[in-house]
Amino acid sequence: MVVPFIIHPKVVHTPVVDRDFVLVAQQFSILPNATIPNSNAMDWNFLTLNGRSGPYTTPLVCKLGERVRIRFINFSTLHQHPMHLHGHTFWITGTEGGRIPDSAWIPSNNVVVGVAQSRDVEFIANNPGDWVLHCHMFHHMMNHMTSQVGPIIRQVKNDPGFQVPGYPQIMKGMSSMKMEGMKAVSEGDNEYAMKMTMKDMQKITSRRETQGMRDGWYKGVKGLFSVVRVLPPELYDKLMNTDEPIPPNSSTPWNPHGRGAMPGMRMSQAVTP
Ligand SMILES: [Cu+2]
Repeated sequence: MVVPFIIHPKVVHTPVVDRDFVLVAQQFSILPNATIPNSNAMDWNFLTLNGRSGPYTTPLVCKLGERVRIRFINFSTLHQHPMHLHGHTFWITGTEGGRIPDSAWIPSNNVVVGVAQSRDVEFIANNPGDWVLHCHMFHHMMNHMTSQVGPIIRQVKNDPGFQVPGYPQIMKGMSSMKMEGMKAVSEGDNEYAMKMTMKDMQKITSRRETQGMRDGWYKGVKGLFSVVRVLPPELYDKLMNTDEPIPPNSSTPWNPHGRGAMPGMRMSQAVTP
């Protein structure tokens, strides 16, 4: 387990942020069927943010208009992480050495965080919607060289490629799963097959922070991914301060059910400090 040790300044930095997140990136070598990471390995196949891989990472929920800081800390042993935020432009405002003078802030939407470095970024959450935040190294957008942890994303039925016994080709889509009691079991019937239980599914979708996201959002959030959610105040309050159910597609601009975009939604935005 890793926790950040942050010393706050005696005099608060301005402009003051409304929300302050920390994301610690790590990487592990977890070989097929292993239950513990191989810490001697020089190659890595699992990436985590705050100890979890997407889609198990917890979305960062913000209210529209807030000034948000994210502190990225790279606790990986071997790799840099170019962290990329969709929908917003941020400024790089701090490093592991402290605050950067305002005049030297760099506008960006991607910041490289080297091993043992930290990078603070700040942005104004002025673009409503759910925006992925992820490392842009392609192999870090997935785990163990497959496009998804768990048998969710591949929807190709009867693809002979999946008949190769072993790992990870056996990971079939939900379309090739059958339900056995409370368990969804791959039809591959291979001892290495990934088994997804309803409990796993529930773990992904039942967290309060994920309520109202687009149907199937977890299919595109994997590896070193999280989601920044920028919600209009009413939706934010309903989500974070009540137990009311929030239907899928409540906070996304493009949804398959034609509920229409949230007001003010746009694809990209650059603003000045
Ligand atoms: Cu990375």
